[in-house]
Formats: sequence, C-alpha cells, structure tokens
Amino acid sequence: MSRLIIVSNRVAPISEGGPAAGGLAVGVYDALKETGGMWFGWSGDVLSAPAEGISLEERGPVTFATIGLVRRDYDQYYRGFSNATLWPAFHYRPDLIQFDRHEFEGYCRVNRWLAGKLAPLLKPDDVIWVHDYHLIPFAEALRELGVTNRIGFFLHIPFPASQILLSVPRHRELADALCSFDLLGFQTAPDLRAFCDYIESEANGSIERHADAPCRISAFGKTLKAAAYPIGVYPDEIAALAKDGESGRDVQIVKATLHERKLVMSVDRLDYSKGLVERFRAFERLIEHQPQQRNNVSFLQIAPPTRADMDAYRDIRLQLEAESGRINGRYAELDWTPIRYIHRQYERPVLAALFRESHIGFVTPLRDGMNLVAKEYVSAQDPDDPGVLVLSQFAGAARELTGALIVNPLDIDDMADALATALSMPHGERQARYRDMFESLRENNVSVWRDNFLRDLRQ
Ligand code: ADQ
Repeated sequence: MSRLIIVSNRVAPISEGGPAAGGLAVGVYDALKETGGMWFGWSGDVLSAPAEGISLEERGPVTFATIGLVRRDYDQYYRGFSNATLWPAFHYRPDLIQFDRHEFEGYCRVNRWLAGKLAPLLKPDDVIWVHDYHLIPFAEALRELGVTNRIGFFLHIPFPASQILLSVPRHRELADALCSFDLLGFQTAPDLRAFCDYIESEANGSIERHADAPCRISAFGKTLKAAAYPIGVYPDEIAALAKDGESGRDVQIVKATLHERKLVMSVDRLDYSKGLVERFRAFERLIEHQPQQRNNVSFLQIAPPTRADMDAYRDIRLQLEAESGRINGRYAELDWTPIRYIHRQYERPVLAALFRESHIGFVTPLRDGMNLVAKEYVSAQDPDDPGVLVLSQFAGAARELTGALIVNPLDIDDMADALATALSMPHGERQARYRDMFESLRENNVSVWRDNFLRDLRQ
C-alpha cells in the first residue's frame, strides 16, 4: 500500500503506545505504522533565525519531520490569521475577528514554505492527509510545485454558515484553496452543508449529492469530493484507563475532599468557544434556586491555558477568575467551595479516572467541531453506576451522543435545570442512556473515522 503522509500544524508528541497521547494522535499514528509514512509539521519552536533544515526522527516505519518557525511567521501565520481571524470566524464569533492583510499574506507564505519543505520528501504514490484550519492553502501550494499526489483535508473545527464566512476578508481565496484538495472531510453533516451552501450560493459552483458516498463538487474550475466524518475515540481503552486510575493518588484526594458530595466536572482548553462563563453561571443558578443542593454538590473545572499570548484569551481568563471568585465568595461555606477552578493540564489517565468519579460531565461549548471531552466522559463511566452527560447542542458530538441531556449553552436556566435533572436521575435511566452512547462510540471509534476518510481519499 502507498505511504501515508500526515501534515498538521503541530506534530503530536507520541510516546509510543503510551496513555499520554490522545485518541486522535494514536489513531493517526496507528495508520502510519500500518502503511509506513511520515508526520510533517511545525516543531512548536519559535526561532530567532530561520531553521536550517527539517529535523527527521525515525521510529520504525514512521518518520517524524518537524521544523521551527521564526517569530514573524509564528505571529502572522499561527497567532495572527489562524487564531485571530479563522478561529473566531469558524466558531461563529465575528465580533472577535481581527484581520490584518500582512498576516493573511504571512499565512499563505508559511503554507507555501512548508509545502516547499515537504515536496522533496514525497514519493509519487504517497497519499497526503492535511489537518485543520492552519493549512487551508497547503494543497494549492503543493500543486503549484507540481505535486500530483492525492491530497485530503480534514477540518477539526466547525465550518461556518456562508453569512459568517463572508465576514472573513479573502474568503473567496480560502474557498478556492480548499477546492484544490481531492477530498474534504468535515466533522458533521451541518458543516458539510454549510460548505456546500457557500459553493453554490457564493462561488457559483455545483454539487452532485449522493446518499451514501461523498458529494462531488465542481467550483473554481476544479472538481473534488466532500463528506462528513465524525471523529471518535477508543472507548474501551479509555474505560480501562479510568478503571485502573480509580485508586490513584489524585482521585483519592478528590474523593476525600468531596466528603460524599456529588461532583460535576468539566475539562476544556481555556478558550472562549467553550462556554465556560455561561457554565459557571448555570452552576450558580442551580445552587441559587435549589438551596438543598448547597453543600451537596461541587463543580470541578479543569481548564489549562492555551494561546495565552493573545488578548481574547487573556480576557476570557480574567473573566473566569472573576466569576469563580464572585460565586465562591457568595456561596462558599467553611467546609465547602462550590467551584474548584484549576488552570492547568492533567495526564489523560488522571482525567479519565476523575470522569469516572464524577456524577455529571458538564460539556457546554458555544460552538465545537466535535468535542472529544464529551466522548471521553461517556467512555470513562462505570457501567454499573454511570454518570450523566449534560451536553451543548452546538457541539458536533451532540448529533451522536443522543443519550446526553442536550442544552442550549446560552440558556442559563436550561443548563441549571439539566444539572438538577441529572443529579436526581434514576439509576435505570442513567444506565440506559450510557449503554446507548457507549455502543455508538464503539461503532464509530477513531479507527472508523480514519479508515473511512482514507478509503474515500484513495478511491
Ligand atoms: P479541542 O478544541 O482541543 O480540539 P476537544 O475535542 O475537546 O477540543 O479535545 C481536547 C483534547 O484535549 C481531549 O482529548 C481532552 O481530553 C484533552 N484535554 C483538554 N483539557 C485537558 C487538560 N486539562 N489536561 C489534559 N488534557 C486535556 C479540536 C476541535 C474539537 C475537536 C478536536 C478533534 O476544537 O471540536 O473535537 O479538535 O477533532
């Protein structure tokens, strides 16, 4: 079989087979080990002088190829156009979009530069799979260099409705660049529909739709395929991690400090798309309107920093610190703190074990391509005594996890009601909901996602 080449902004730090790597990294790495191939991308280093060359690290049949970025490239390509323009736009936050034409040019320049570094390493029958919004112009850049290999693209974040995309200057160039891929993969059917709508209504393109196969798109003088491929997890592995971690130190500490109180738990990168402030207020509303819940339930929010050098991220952090302080100041008692907010990263086995310990997984992004935390929470539950997932209707995962209590993350009362329902849900109902969701996670695990995408890309 032909080699697989994975291209992503960051190359996942893999400790082979170890539990530290996430499902996505493990799933993709498994495929690389099967066919042999390469994982290519930014090393994460910001350099003061241009990188001399690519760093190549061989691990069996897989080569990890990484390269550093100079400060200007990091600022324009990563911090600028990717994360200050595309990220807010694609998460339906046009109010937060910042646009600078130099950053857009930097974004295109870095894509061309990376493509130029990869091209000499390619073999004629390699299959190339590019990941996420940082690399929209990557296929176009490879094509300009004469690369004719099959190239696919998977978008991990939502694809916005046309009217939102129109607010991104240079949207037409982005759509044109996307059409240089052979296959586009989206997380959900609504994301695919939004892309098709843009193609038909704004780009004068045409779409041939098929019930059980990717649709065929003609636009910008190119033809390509597109479909939805919801990303999954490995639920049985997460369940095993969670069970093994039960007796671990961190879990024991949390248990001891809970004193039999119920635990509501959330884990997110600290990002404004994750709905954290609204979530804190919903927990407040619960204990405000149901005084019997006070001292009876605690909320643990783990939210490690990301993109902390950007204003919008500093703002959300300050807002969250203020809200947790205000709510705790209002309701805490000598022996009870309503909200425990922890601004740091934890190992995956610890998170899995804590998920298993908690009565409610509270996952309420304002927008999310999929949200793997929701899937990890369900996977980690004890089948004999599972917790309840409260999930935003705007997470891609809500389309599959229909056994969750689905909420509107802007409706504080709705979320507080769902928490109350979850806290008193009978054992039989919790089990029935959990079983449905666990089965669906098994049927659509991360291997299925990967294999379906690669099958359609190779065809
Ligand atoms: P993210 O926005 O990062 O991913 P998510 O899908 O929830 O969101 O994935 C986060 C991963 O990081 C999970 O595996 C989670 O366990 C882990 N994580 C989060 N907080 C952590 C912490 N404190 N300590 C350790 N690990 C933590 C993007 C898109 C999503 C999409 C994924 C995959 O925004 O919508 O689901 O890619 O496609």
